[in-house]
Amino acid sequence: MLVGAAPDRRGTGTADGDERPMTGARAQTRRPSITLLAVLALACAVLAGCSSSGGPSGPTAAAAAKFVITIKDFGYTTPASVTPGATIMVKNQDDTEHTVTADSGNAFDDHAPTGNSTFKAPTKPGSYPFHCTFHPEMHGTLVVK
Ligand SMILES: [Cu+2]
Repeated sequence: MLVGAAPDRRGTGTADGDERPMTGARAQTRRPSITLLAVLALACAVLAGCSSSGGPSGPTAAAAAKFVITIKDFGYTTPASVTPGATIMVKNQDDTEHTVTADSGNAFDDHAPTGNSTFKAPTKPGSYPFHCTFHPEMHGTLVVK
């Protein structure tokens, strides 16, 4: 790339007459420094990427997963209570998809495929029975207070 670019810039400089030496000198001094900067920037980006991905992801994930409902073997494990409006992570450890659906009203209805999903707890304190729409025998209660 650099070898190919050099003749082009020199050719343009020749057409400018007086500015030819200046343009050629600038181009030659800039090219290596730009390459160095690019390498340094890449190195910094890689280092920053490594450190930042390790840093914030811990606290952020912990905050998002403050309350967890675990689904395993067609059963719910629910926290004793959650705070109003809290983000609740649903960890579905079955190979089947489930839901966390409020029995009455539309307080919440989390579609929970295998893996993690989240939903917002109701903002109104209370006891919210819920079920799985795919497996009516699955029941749980979400206590908001
Ligand atoms: Cu289910």
